[in-house]
Amino acid sequence: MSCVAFSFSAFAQTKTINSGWQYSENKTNWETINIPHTWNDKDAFDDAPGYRRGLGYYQKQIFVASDEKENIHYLKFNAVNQEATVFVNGHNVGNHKGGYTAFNFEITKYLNFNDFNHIEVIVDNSHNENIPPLDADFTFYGGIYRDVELISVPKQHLSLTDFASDGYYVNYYNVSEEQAGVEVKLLVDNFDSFKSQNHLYLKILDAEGQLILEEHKGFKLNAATSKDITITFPEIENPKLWSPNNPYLYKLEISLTDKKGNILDSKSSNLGFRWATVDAEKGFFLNGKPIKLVGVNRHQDYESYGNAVPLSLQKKDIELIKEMGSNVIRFAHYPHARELYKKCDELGILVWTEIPIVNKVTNTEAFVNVSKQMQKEHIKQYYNFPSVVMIGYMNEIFLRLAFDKKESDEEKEHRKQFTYNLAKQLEDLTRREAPNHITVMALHFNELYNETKIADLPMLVGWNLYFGWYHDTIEDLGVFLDDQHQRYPKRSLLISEYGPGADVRISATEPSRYDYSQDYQLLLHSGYYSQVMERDFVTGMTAWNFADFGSEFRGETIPHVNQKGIMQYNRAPKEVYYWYQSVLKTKEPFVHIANYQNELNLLEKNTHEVVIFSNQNEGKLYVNDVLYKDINFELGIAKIEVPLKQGVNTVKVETANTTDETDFNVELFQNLKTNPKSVLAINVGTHISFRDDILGVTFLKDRPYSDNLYGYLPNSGKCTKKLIPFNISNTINEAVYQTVLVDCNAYKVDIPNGKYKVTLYFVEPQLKNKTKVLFNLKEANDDSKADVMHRIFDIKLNAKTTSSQFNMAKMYDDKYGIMQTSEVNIAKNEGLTIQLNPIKGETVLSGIL
Ligand code: GCB
Repeated sequence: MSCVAFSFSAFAQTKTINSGWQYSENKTNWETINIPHTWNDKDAFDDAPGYRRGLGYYQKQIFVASDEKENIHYLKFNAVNQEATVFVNGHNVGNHKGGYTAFNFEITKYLNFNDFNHIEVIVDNSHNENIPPLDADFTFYGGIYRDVELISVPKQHLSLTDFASDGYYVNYYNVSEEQAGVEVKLLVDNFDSFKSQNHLYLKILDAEGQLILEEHKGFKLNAATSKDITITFPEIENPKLWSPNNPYLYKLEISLTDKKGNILDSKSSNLGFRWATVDAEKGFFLNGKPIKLVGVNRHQDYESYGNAVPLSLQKKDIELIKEMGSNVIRFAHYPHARELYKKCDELGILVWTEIPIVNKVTNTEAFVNVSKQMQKEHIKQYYNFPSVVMIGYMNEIFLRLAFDKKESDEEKEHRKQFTYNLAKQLEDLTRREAPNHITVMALHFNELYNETKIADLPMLVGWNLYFGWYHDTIEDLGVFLDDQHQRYPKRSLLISEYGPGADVRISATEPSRYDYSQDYQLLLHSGYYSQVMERDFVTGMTAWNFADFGSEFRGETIPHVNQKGIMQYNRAPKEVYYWYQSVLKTKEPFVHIANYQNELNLLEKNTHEVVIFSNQNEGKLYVNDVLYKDINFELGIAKIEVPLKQGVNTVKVETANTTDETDFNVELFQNLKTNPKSVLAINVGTHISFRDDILGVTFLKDRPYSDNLYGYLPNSGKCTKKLIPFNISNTINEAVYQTVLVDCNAYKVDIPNGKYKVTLYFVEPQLKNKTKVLFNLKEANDDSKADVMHRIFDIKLNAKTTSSQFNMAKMYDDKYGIMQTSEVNIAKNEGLTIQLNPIKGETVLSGIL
């Protein structure tokens, strides 16, 4: 091999130009901002419905030195949501559609050297029927939210014009435990007006930096042309394979030189030797061995940043996902920052990546073209990451078709056919552009995918399944899986989404569907896990979602947020995160006491079910320093009913070489007369308890009245519990307001004599403008359940009327959280009785403080 002394005279250079942009929404008032930036980080979370979807203007001056004259210059945008038009010194240099892939424009001829240059970007995130996603359960934050770069390269360089890729593609051949071949296809551009002579030097290094192989090729390039050059390395003997357990990476280094050996351009990339296959009977195989995929989906946004999230925080997500024990990530529903895929290479996480064609397509050629362009950019920009094994292009593409009632049968047939044809084109494109990858598509629970045969297109189908949440029970999952497998025995499948909403402020002693308790979240995740583990044919499961994320139209217990995260929106873990660790991380002994609420309120009894997670089989449980019980873990969980006393209790678990300890601060609610509380809060109309951190009090679960405690009088009306799934203005305690006791006219609280401030919480359940809660599909389409009239009632505390003719629809804004506070003197040991006397319609009550 020849030895070449390299020198760097005119060398390719990339400068990030993120700082000090001017931003305006009207071209009049400008503010200075840095990239990443979005204009929807606040308005997508405020009380007003909707968020600004429209134009945003960005501008910046950049100085380009005179010695840059000989170079070629590109402006690269790593992602702008969702359409960008770029101007340099007033010249329109190009337009790009699609908010999640990178693009660049060559700007050399528009630049002034030794001078300032004015860059302007017009960004548009309005609804555009020709740009996917058209509609989805996440917020489409507008802005320049990934890095902007100025790339300056000598006249000969690795091409930047192949869909903004790096200009080279790594392919593997004959990969096995014995050998592994690497072949690199490079695209080289010559911008000179004469023939050039160049050399490519490629090296493969091992993880320790030792040179393993080296190749060189000299070639000529005609004036103003591009060339494909393929360099094939001989096979490496006994390669170290890449896998989640041992993510061994080699490195590829590429240098392009001129004929004198001056380096013009250089690139490097991870190499990982692995091969992935699916088998409809036996599941997923990596490097010839079965591996059950268990991991998460991820959205890219983050509390208070929108989608403009610093990369350092985003990379932490990947670490947290690895720490959880995941071996797979589905980057949903669009390509995420490339740096994260690199992190997956390094940490050992298999990747499913996809473009955002979600819920429906538009039947136009323009939509098809943008979709194809997007998939090409996606594949070419993400091609070289060894972690990427699955590539997708559609999510629940018949969702709207299944639920929208507006279209005629004929229109529906046409849409099905059009969608199928687009899927087929994208499937073919993906197989062609990304051979050696597994093509995937995610479906929702509906026969349409089977009927249309769209589910037969990809190599692996992902089912997004919400048994036990939107419909049916947790156990129905297995029935569905077996049925699909029996009907389509040749199809490989994965559960690409599952999970209930959960709020760390909510807990339930009898958890149930749709209660947002962490207790139910654990039941569902563990229930799915055991059903998947029992079935070899299921390749695996990716939970929805790694973290809570912004979805502006949602109205759950946290407004504008989809709460199905295993982490909270700020990445503080929910308890189920630890459960995953207990089943997925087997190397080090692990134990964790679930702390659903460390302010514990025990009603009627003085015991509490403590939940403990561990990857061990057994352990010892101590309560207040005394050994209470030897315990066993099943599926990583032990649930033990433990006696606790009023005040602070210490619970400790020991297993193998590890322990965990937690303090529970206990309030016993056994007799309110003899053991009164300074504050008592009741979450009327629900079995869940809700912690209000601002008031510092827990709203206790509702119950029928019994002596010495509190509750509704069951004979005072129908007393039905109702959930009203919308955002309540004027509060952050949606979980108190949304759960309502309807048509119950008397409530009793056995508090001792004294003077009290009593606050009642109300909301009018009938919406003035009924907005559809799209993802709660069953309920959204069931208009028959909507109240047909408003209500008027009188309110009495003991015998005293505190409100006459109470009429929320008349007196308050829509969905307004109402608090009514009055003073009451309780004497003669009569306790407090709240009476709601209906004048018109049914009475409602949400909470009592
Ligand atoms: C789905 C969608 C996802 C939603 C999720 C949910 O099936 O693919 O985008 O966020 O359900 O939470 O309803």
